[in-house]
Amino acid sequence: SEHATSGWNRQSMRRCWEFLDLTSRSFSAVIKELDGDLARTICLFYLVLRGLDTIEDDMTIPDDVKQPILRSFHEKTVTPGWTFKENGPDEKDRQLLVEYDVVVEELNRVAPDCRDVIVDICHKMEVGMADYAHKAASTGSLYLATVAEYDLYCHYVAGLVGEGLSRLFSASGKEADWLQYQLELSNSMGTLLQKTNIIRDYREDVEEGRFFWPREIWGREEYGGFKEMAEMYLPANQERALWVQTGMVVDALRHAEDSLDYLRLLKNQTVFNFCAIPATMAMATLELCFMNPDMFQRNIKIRKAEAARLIMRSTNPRECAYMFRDYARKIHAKASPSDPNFLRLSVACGKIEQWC
Ligand code: PS7
Ligand code: MN
Ligand code: MN
Ligand code: MN
Ligand code: MN
Ligand code: MN
Repeated sequence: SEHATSGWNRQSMRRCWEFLDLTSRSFSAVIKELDGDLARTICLFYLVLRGLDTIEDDMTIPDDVKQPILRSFHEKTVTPGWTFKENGPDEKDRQLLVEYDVVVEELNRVAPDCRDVIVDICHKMEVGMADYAHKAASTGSLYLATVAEYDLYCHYVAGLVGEGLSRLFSASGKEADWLQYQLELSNSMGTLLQKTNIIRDYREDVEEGRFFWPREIWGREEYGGFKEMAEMYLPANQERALWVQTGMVVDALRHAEDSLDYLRLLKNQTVFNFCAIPATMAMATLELCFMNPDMFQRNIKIRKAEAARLIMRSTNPRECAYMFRDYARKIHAKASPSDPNFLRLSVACGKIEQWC
């Protein structure tokens, strides 16, 4: 029966669904709604990348240990019985690696063409993560000097997710075969989500010694020439920190039109919802962060009611474009004419307006 082949009743797959709930705040619900086999395939894709990211994020693992684990993860992820118990304290994500053999078991049951996509994307991502982690370890901190380096990092950890998802959508037959070749657009979609996450997680990441904001943006002379990313949370620097933040938001908004273009290509309603909800959430999060000094002090999140409204509205490309436009207008309305990026921000918001 469909139920048996989707593995809802199998112990190992049931554990995988539990891990999806444990490790994903935002993706769990939309993944479960996906049509047919896509739900299980993308659940496993998520868990593979969550496992890989848990190793990347674990700052208690020394570089010489981390390098070979990252670089062999695409092999471990299909090696029956493989688990990783020597990782640090992040409890729920840690447990996924402790019991990783259930993911391996289920991944080996996935149709070979889909499994190959997952393993291929995992391989490309682990190489990028390992290169950046090594650079960070050997320079003392993860320092992205240029916007180009920042874009490349986002390509590795999120743009590739977009590519893999498109390939899985095409392979499922639920989306056009040519969707998998829209790499520019799928990369933009992933990058918009990743950059939003990197902006919002400023404080948490800085405290863990991870510096994703590119120095080319935060070090600009027009914001008073910060020497360290940690200087931005000092109350005395609040105004200048908000100018830097505008620079980061303007940079993230570059990917908004491509993301709307990507959404317009989708046909399947469950695939559409899966892609659209995180995208509108990202725009809502950018608006929440923008000109909000709290972002430099603590983790801020959009309100439950706003998230609920946004989920209900993310059903077609036109509504999504209107939501993007409304968030762009709110951002523009909060901008200060004395902000060094005021003009660039106005242009970025205007472009989103034009898309509609
Ligand atoms: C396979 C659904 C839809 C074309 C684990 C979805 C961390 C922002 O700060 O947990 O580490 O806690 O909030 C997701 C493109 C990737 C990009 C990336 C895999 C959209 C490992 C999501 C998610 C492509 C690297 C959320 C990129 O992290 O972060 C699947 C189309 C994982 C997507 C990471 C981040 C995801 C992220 P934190 P989060
Ligand atoms: Mn998160
Ligand atoms: Mn990471
Ligand atoms: Mn992470
Ligand atoms: Mn995290
Ligand atoms: Mn983050």
